[in-house]
Amino acid sequence: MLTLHHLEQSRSFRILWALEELGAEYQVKFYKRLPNFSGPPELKAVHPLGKAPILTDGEQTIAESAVILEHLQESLDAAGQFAPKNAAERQQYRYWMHYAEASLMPLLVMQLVMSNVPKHVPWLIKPVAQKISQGVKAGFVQPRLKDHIQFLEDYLSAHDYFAGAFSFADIQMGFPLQAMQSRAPGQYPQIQAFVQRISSRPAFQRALLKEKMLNS
Ligand SMILES: N[C@@H](CCC(=O)N[C@@H](CS)C(=O)NCC(=O)O)C(=O)O
Repeated sequence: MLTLHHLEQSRSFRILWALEELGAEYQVKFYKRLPNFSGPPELKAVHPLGKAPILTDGEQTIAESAVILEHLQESLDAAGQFAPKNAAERQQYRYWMHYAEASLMPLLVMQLVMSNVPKHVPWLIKPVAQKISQGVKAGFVQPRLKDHIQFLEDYLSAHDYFAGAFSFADIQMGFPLQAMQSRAPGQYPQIQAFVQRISSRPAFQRALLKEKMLNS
């Protein structure tokens, strides 16, 4: 039996969505975040790092979104519906699977952390914290993010999906692109169109509904 260890408002939405695309049989164990937005300690009982998503498949415990997506694609998608179809697509598929977490997510996390720093310091040093936060964002995060945005806008202006037809690379990329879109609505037309394309998929909508039910 497949069990998804699913943390609310997290990357594990990717796996919920993939399981729905596959029409897989699975169960979900739902975890709430702590008030400081960390994952709860119970997740560490499943995997030592306690980061979601985690999938258990029989005796196997699998962490990292990309690894879980590849495991699901290889074990459940016999027709190769969600896999790349040729060598060139496979190269793209690999690239975007890694790029999402290795290159793009760290900048988005840093942007979020820096925006939150001033909210979590005593009022006396808030102005200093604000200056540091603005300095890091303006001097480090934004210029790098700008390059990524241009890169993604250019790629998506020529491709509807990241590796040929819709594949699990789009699920991997969907999470950061949704975050970018929601932080700056309407500012990146190609990213916005991609987010609209993926979120109109019936399996995406089923996953959303499932998440809502789990959260209620
Ligand atoms: N690269 C990992 C990142 C996992 C990760 O950082 N997950 C976040 C949720 S989006 C988490 O578990 N955060 C809880 C915490 O850091 O305490 C993946 O793609 O699975």
